[in-house]
Amino acid sequence: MTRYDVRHYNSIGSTNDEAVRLANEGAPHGTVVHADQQTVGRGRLSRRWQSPPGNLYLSIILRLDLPPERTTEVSFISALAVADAIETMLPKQERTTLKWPNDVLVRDGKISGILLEQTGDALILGIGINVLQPPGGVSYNVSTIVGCGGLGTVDGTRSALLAALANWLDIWQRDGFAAVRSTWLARAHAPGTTLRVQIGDHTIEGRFADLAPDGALLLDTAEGRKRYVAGDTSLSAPGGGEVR
Ligand code: BT5
Repeated sequence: MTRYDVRHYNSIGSTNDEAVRLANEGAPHGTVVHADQQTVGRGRLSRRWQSPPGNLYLSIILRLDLPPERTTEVSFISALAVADAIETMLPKQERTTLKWPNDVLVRDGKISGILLEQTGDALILGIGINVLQPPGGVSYNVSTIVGCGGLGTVDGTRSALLAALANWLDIWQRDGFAAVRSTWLARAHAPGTTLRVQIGDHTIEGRFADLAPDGALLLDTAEGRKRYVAGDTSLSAPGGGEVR
C-alpha cells in the first residue's frame, strides 16, 4: 500500500518541476507536491495547463522499478484512479469517459489532465482536476466537478484521488496490467469512435479498434490497422466539435 507524504504550496510554477527536483534529491515513493495554483502549469508537448485557484494540482513521485517499455501502463492506472476519484464526488447519473491514453472527460468536457514524466528511475505523475473553477476564455469543452452537480472540495478530491491511486497500484501489482486494461476498455470510448493521433506535425485519423495487451492503441485507418504507443489523440465529439 502506497504511503503518501504531502507537501503543500500556496503557489508554485509547476508541481511537476518541483517533484522532479525533489526526486533528484532522493525523495521517496509517495512524495506528493500539491499547490493551490500554478503559474506555469504544463500539459504535454509544451502546452499550458491553466491552473487558477479552486482546482487540484499535484504531482506524485512513483518509484516502481519498471522496465521503460512498461511505463505506459502507469498512464492507464492513473486515468482509472482519476476517474474513480471524480465519480465519488459526482452525482450518480454523471459518469466519466476515458480517452486514450489518459484523458478523463465528463459531459464531453475535459475535467482532468495527466502528465507522466520520468527523471532518473522515478516517474513523476502530474494530475490536474477541475473542481470549482473552469479555466477562463477557452474555446474547448471543459468541465468541473461542481459544475457537473458534484459536491467536491479540493482537499476532498485530493484524498479521493490518492486513495484511488493506491487502490489501482495494488490491483496492478497483484493482478498485472490485464486487469487495468479490461476496466479501462469498459470505461473508454466505444470501438469505432473516431480518433485523431498526432505524431509530431502529422495527424492520422481512424476508428478506435482496441487496446493491445501492452497498452498500445490499435486504430483502423484508411491504410489498414495501425498501432501507436505514444502520441496524442483527439476524440471527434458529437456535432463535429472536438475535445482536447
Ligand atoms: C494534459 O496535457 O492534459 C496534462 C495536464 C497536466 C496538468 C498537471 S497539473 C499538476 C501537474 N503540474 C503541471 O505542470 N502539470 C501537471 P495536454 O493533453 O497537453 O492538454 C493540454 C490542453 O488542455 C491545453 O492545450 C488546453 O487545450 C487544455 N487545458 C488547459 N488547461 C485546462 C484545464 N484547466 N482544464 C481543461 N483543459 C485544459
